[in-house]
Amino acid sequence: MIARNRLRIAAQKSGRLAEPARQLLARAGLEFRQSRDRLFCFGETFAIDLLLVRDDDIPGLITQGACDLGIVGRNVLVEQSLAARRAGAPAPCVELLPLGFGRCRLSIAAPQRLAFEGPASLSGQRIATTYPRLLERWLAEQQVEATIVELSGSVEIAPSLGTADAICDLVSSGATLSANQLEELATVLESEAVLVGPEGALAGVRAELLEDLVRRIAGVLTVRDARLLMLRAPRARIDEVRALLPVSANSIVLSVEGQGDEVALQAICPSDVNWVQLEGMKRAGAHSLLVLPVER
Ligand code: PRT
Ligand code: ZN
Repeated sequence: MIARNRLRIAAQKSGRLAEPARQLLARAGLEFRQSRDRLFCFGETFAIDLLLVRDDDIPGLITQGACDLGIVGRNVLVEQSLAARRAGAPAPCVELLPLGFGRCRLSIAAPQRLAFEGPASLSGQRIATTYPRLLERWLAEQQVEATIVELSGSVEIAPSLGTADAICDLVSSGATLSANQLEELATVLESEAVLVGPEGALAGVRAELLEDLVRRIAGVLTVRDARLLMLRAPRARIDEVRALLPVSANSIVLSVEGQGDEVALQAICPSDVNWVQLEGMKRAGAHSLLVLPVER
């Protein structure tokens, strides 16, 4: 059982989400001591312990009360929530915060021979997937009747094996689809890693810990792409330079200071500052430009 004054968060042991999830927790100030079995990691800096598991087990661990929180793909969360609802069971857990990594989409794809003119073209076709509940929901929304062929993996080869006419699978770069001569036709779900937690509120110290963690993670996400821009420019041209700050409406100018004809500007830019923008500022008279990452 979880100690009454601690929280336990589940994350993927190995796989696509494992490293970015560990990095995110580290940047939020959580450090762990790993046990010998390397599955349970004691939280040393914060009363939050980490359990490393297969991603598919994460929602279930939360339902069973073995963990309070998890980091998992939205695709896994929604699929398992739909399956639970269908079985008359309560939803395993809910999405608390999107985390901005592990982005992909669950898409319908098919060989070019399937002339596609919209979802109705899938009517009567066999669609292979490891996400039967998500596919079922999408087909119902589209009012299309098709046969769902449930597989446990290697979905992309089903059309060439003749076991399905189309597939419904995760796509990120699209290279796997191309390699199997499949064309992406429609998006069923946009996904990314999400922080999941219990539907109801936690109590006491654990509620405070959760609130703290969510605040820290949100803070990390806010500054992840932010840059501190520092430059010097002639006072007479500083407005011209300011107008060239990236997405200027969202940039925060921290200070414009200086004596005489020369001023120094410091600004937080919410997204990376590129070479073209820097060169523009140089042409407007800026010099001594520095772009630094923002830690927290
Ligand atoms: O062992 P465990 O069960 O924990 O891991 P797993 O094998 O089930 O999961 P893993 O590590 O492959 O993926 C974990 C999560 O990463 C998924 O649930 C998604 O939320 C997310 N994710 C992001 C992806 C992809 N991108 C992705 N591209 N999951 C799978 N893929 C597959 C895709 O289907 C294709 O087969 O990767 C292949 C390459 O994709 P392309 O489009 O770049 O060619
Ligand atoms: Zn998995």
